[in-house]
Amino acid sequence: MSFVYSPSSELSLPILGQIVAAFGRRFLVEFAGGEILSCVMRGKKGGAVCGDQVEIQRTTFGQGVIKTILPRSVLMYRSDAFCEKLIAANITQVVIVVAAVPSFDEELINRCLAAAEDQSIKALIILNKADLIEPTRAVATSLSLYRELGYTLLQLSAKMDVAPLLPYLQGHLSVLVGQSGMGKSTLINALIPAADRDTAEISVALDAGRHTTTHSRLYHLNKSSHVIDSPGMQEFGLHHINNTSLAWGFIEFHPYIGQCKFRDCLHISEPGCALVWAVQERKIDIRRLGFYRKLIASRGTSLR
Ligand SMILES: Nc1nc2c(ncn2[C@@H]2O[C@H](COP(=O)(O)OP(=O)(O)OP(=O)(O)O)[C@@H](O)[C@H]2O)c(=O)[nH]1
Ligand SMILES: [Mg+2]
Ligand SMILES: [Zn+2]
Repeated sequence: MSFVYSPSSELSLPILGQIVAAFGRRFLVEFAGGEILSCVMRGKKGGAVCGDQVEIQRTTFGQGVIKTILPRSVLMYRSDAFCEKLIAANITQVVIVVAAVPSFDEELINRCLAAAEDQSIKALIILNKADLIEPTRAVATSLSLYRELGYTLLQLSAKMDVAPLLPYLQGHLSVLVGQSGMGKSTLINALIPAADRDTAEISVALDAGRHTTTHSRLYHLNKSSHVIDSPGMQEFGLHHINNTSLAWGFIEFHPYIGQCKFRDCLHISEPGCALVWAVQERKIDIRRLGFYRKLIASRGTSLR
């Protein structure tokens, strides 16, 4: 039987670290010097997630217990009526990754943007796989709407050159989100070759009955820039954002909120709606009001 000696100070003093990977109730926690420790969370403290700052205590050599999750500046998560799925904590930027192939769902972009606006964090859209020239050209026109709204829309190829992305990641803790097969992990590998993330053709991944990436992981680009790769998602539930707040998730709606005839206008079919006026005046794209209304309709109008 082997015995590993741990000084008692190591056992009792809590150490501050950051969660760089989460596997259910097991986490990898990184400390200032770069050491990474496998840790567990005991009791019902609620979930921790990549990006969380935590206090841990060592148990035996190479193991730790998470004692405290420090207050978060931001928590990105998705939710439906039954459960919440944490995505990342303390991030400063959401990077939405889409590609022309396989086809993507524009509603998911709108939902991700609304979640980012709700947390008051920056959002950036990457149109990846730009080396597939023809299909990319077709969707780029449609996505130019988001550039007109003021979001950065970067067209690039993770397989050819990710340099155009670097200035946008500088100084941020970013999380890459999007549907499966859009190339999030391929981007991570191009940015940080040592990451060596698994990537796969969408058909291969779906034949295996799962997304290629199953767990989030935080990587360091440099001292002040960090990126989290996250598993692909099909849905981005916004159950946690109430109906009144949802319109604030659509950045160009802001000047018109509060201008409708009815104070509790949900901008569906109420008379005197300022958003309907703004669409008629071509100040708001009808697609965006359509996405907003679809979101409201998907949850019923009883919630306010
Ligand atoms: N042509 C081309 N293919 C790419 C590019 N980026 C990624 N791919 C391919 O797209 C497929 C999916 O890439 P992944 O990086 O695994 O996608 P993902 O978004 O991480 O997928 P999940 O982990 O399932 O969410 C792989 O076959 C990649 O080789 C690109 O810039 N150009
Ligand atoms: Mg992946
Ligand atoms: Zn209205």
